[in-house]
Amino acid sequence: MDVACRPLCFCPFPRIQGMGFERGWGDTAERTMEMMHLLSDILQAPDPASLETFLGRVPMVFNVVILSPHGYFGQANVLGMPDTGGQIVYILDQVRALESEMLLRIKKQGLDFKPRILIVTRLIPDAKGTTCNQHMERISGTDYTHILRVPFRSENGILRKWISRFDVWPYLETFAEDAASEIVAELQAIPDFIIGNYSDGNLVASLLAYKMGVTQCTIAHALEKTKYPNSDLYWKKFDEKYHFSCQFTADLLAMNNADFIITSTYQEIAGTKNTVGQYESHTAFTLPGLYRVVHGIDVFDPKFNIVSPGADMTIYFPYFEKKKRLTALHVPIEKMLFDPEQTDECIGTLDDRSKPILFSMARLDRVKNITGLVECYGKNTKLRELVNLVVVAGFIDAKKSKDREEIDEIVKMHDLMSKYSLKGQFRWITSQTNRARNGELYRYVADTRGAFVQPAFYEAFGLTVVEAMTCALPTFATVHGGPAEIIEHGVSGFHIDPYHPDQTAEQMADFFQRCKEDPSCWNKISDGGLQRIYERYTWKIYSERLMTLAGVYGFWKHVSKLERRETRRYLEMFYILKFRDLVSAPVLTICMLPCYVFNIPVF
Ligand code: UDP
Ligand code: LCN
Repeated sequence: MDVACRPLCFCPFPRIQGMGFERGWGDTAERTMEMMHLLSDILQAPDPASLETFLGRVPMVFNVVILSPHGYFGQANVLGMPDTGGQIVYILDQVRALESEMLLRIKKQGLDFKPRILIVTRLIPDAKGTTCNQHMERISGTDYTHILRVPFRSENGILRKWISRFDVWPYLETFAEDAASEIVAELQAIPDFIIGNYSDGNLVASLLAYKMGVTQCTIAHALEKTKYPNSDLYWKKFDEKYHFSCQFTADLLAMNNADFIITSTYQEIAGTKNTVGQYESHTAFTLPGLYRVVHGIDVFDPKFNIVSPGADMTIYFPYFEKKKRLTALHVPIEKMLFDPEQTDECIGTLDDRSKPILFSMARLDRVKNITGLVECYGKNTKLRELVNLVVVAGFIDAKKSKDREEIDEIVKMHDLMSKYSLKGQFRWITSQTNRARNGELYRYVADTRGAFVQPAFYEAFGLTVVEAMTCALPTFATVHGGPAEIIEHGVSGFHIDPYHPDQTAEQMADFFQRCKEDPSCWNKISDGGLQRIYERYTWKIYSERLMTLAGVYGFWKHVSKLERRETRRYLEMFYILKFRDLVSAPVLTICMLPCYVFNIPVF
């Protein structure tokens, strides 16, 4: 163990240094003894549990770099902008929890070292009123965590405008090189641990980790392959718009280069009885004319770990914690919900304020199926009698949107409102970026004895589901994807199938009818949801686990360096021969590139 390069201010037992042990064994005699006993146990009879505990406590991680290049990465006014959703929320909450956990561990190790966390993203000169044109930005609520922004550049100079996450591929290698120098300059050292997010961040994390020899973790958030049915077989059809040939190749490279992978649910790795997991779908597949994957990933590889995120509990807390409630926000919330004036911000009206509110909030992407929810509500007379429907989603005025899918959904929403004459029972509010107010909105809905509904055709995880449940708001959520695992049907919420909208509407109507007759039904689900959150979905549990894994896999990387050499060479070859060509070639020439078989060497 070599932490000699780290400064020390407090070491209660300098004598152990004379025995050859470096600093970092504990801040008290008791903890130091405990560590010594653990070491002795491991040397005499190693077992996985004590090794994990020991490696989790050894001081190994002081500087963390988190990659998330695409979208608008900022702390305010960004949610709802293109490509800017749960991933941003996830990372902002993650770093706060991670910094606290790092500080706690460093203290317990008896060291006095300040950790650093850098979120590395793209600098966008035309920042559209966000802070995305600032080079550095401190994360609020932290002392040692910053956003470091590096521009995308090519031979034509710096790219000034936002570009879609599907178009970032040609910029990433140069971005990784530029980011590497900036990171080292900022930290005055190489990082100890690199975390990638989504396909682009994971590719850059792979390049940096490879170059610097640092432990790498990848987080997919959502692998696109399963989101778009048959996107592998018909890749040519999709490539001009989505560049899946680049993205799937980047995903293969990153998932194989990573020392470990974090997923939010089990089904993300290996699927369910009836559905293929996101990672599982990369085991074997063909991009006809381009390459055939015969062994892309082993879903039983011990590098996979389920570490689920939570919701920021200072923002999302139960409706019954009266003293903490932000009652001053009730006036703007009520205006948003009930003001009869029709504006670009809110349309539709709610005539009967005494009815419970059925609430949904999501980006207005097709896959989120908000229009499907509105239609199933519109069709079900019983549900319409029992509850009001409120959705927070996208823009109301199609002219304001630049996103093709969103524009189609906006037009559809307006059509549905008139087709089902929803006046008096439905309110549509544009996307809301104020998280504190959103937290209070979930609770306000809970006050009406309402419910949250997440009707997506597919949801990789679903932070809104966790947010609603943390506010003790009963939740109905899609059975396709993460929510199937977050919720235990009938205990901590309900599963709904967006492909069976009539059944879904019946299910919700039935719940509200039962709650009307027996209010304890509502309380039971509300309590069940909260209980589930406390057991599994908190940032505290997350950060403890992540720090332990960083220690365990850091050690493993060190001891398995030689065995991994073949894999690294294979990935290097695939990157140079395949990925670089894909990134630089237009679609037509891609089809003429030599066909390969991707077959990752196993040990
Ligand atoms: N969100 C928001 N305002 C909106 C829509 C969404 O603040 O108008 C937030 C929401 O509270 C959640 C995140 O954006 O924290 C969406 O994450 P989720 O995992 O549900 O979906 P994603 O957008 O990542 O697909
Ligand atoms: C991306 C998604 O699509 C969501 O399902 C996740 O909750 C979010 O990222 C955070 O991981």
